[in-house]
Amino acid sequence: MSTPTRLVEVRQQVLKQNDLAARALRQRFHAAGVFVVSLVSSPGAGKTAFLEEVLKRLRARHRVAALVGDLATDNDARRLARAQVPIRQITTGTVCHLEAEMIGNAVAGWGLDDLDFLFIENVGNLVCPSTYDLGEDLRLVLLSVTEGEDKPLKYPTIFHTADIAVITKSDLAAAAEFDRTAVHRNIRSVRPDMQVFEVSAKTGEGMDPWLRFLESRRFESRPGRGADPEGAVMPCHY
Ligand SMILES: Nc1nc2c(ncn2[C@@H]2O[C@H](COP(=O)(O)OP(=O)(O)OP(=O)(O)O)[C@@H](O)[C@H]2O)c(=O)[nH]1
Ligand SMILES: [Mg+2]
Repeated sequence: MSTPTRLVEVRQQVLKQNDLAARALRQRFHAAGVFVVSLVSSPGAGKTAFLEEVLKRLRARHRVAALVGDLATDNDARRLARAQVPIRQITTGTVCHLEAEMIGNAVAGWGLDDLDFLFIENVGNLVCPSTYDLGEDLRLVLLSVTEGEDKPLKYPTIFHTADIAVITKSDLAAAAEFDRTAVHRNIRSVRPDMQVFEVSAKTGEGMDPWLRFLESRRFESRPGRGADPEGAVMPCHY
């Protein structure tokens, strides 16, 4: 009969350990002046396609790198490598989210001082990543026009812990009969003040306003370190 109590204790310990590791990471990132952005979504919502476009567009004026997590394969790392910036794959095996310690290990040997932006693509999943702090400055939750307008209502925790929502695959909105009003209403019902961007990695629609926002956020959080944007739960297993 003592099992549930014990499970809760272990869960709390795991999260506490992760929080400590994330705090240390965040301090390292801040000291190095690197602005860290993580991406969370359901499988196939378009994280890698969006990130590839972001990396290609940012690399002309910033020093950028990315980590990408998946249970298996280095497919996404190989796709992102087309952006010709440093990329590392984190293969998690059966673990359905990234943890702060994995990030610390993955950046070993990288000169963080030499980076302006570090992106982290989490394992495709709207549940497990919600409660694991990775030391990031900005957490994006991505939601594609093809997966249903009710996702914010079904997965409120990730919408609570993310900073920004990004609606992806806008080029498919008409074909998917995407109800923009409903999705904005659903996001607002969970997070009334959440900022929302809408993009297409395929056509490039919406990328410029998103990148202007991203650069201004980095500039605000790292004053004097970067270019002025005007000038420019328990570990869950499958
Ligand atoms: N039409 C269209 N297709 C897209 C867009 N973005 C991604 N896709 C397609 O959607 C599929 C999944 O995209 P990925 O970028 O692999 O999605 P992901 O979220 O990284 O997937 P996981 O890492 O497996 O969770 C691929 O076939 C992409 O080509 C887009 O903006 N428009
Ligand atoms: Mg991916």
